[in-house]
Amino acid sequence: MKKIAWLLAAMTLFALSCSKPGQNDKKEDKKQDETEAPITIDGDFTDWADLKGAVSARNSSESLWEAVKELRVYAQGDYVYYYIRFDKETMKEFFEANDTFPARVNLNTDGEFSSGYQNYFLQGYDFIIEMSLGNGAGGWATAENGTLCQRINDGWSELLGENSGLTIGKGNGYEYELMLDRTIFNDAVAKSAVPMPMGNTFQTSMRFYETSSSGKWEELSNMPNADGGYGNLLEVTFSK
Ligand SMILES: [Ca+2]
Ligand SMILES: [Ca+2]
Repeated sequence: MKKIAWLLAAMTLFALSCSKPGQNDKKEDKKQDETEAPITIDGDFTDWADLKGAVSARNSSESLWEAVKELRVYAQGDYVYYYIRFDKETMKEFFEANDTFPARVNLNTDGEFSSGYQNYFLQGYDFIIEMSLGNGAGGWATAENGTLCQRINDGWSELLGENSGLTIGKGNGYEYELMLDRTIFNDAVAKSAVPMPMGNTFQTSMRFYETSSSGKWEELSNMPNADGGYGNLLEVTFSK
């Protein structure tokens, strides 16, 4: 054992002495970046399997919907991450139909539930981010077309248009991961007539749709849900 330890120590010294100036700094930076970003939006979901502290909801056994099996949410640093696991058969049909497959992320940021939009979940929420998860050509979209609207005076006011950098996503098979940039969100919200920035705790949910041949949106699922109806918003707190 001692011999191995010495050998390892010698190899480390050798590696350090061979490094060019600045090379170690770069390695350190990379390591730090990996620590700071627990999830990479790359269509590989093994990072979710290793993640601790995400809040999640599974499709209720008596749910009105079948298309989404599971939703997980995790927030850290400047980002909120969503993981969605769909029903395999449903996704196959969507891609065969070249569906654009719209979705909405709902957010409540002021800790208060009796105002905002009251429909579809058991609590009211202040914001929706609307995006397409399907690219309309049989594949996943990147969700870069996410728009941000706030419920003000019983109407939806648009705070951000498409391609603002607010959302980015990647799908693979029947799974999807999505990232929301809190800095971009809060910068837009600061300019709102009723600013409600996202602090360390917020509530969220998602709605999913299919597009009919006439282009009409039809409800596909709501997560979280409860037996026979809508569920409570998920409460998420940013990890340090
Ligand atoms: Ca990933
Ligand atoms: Ca609210």
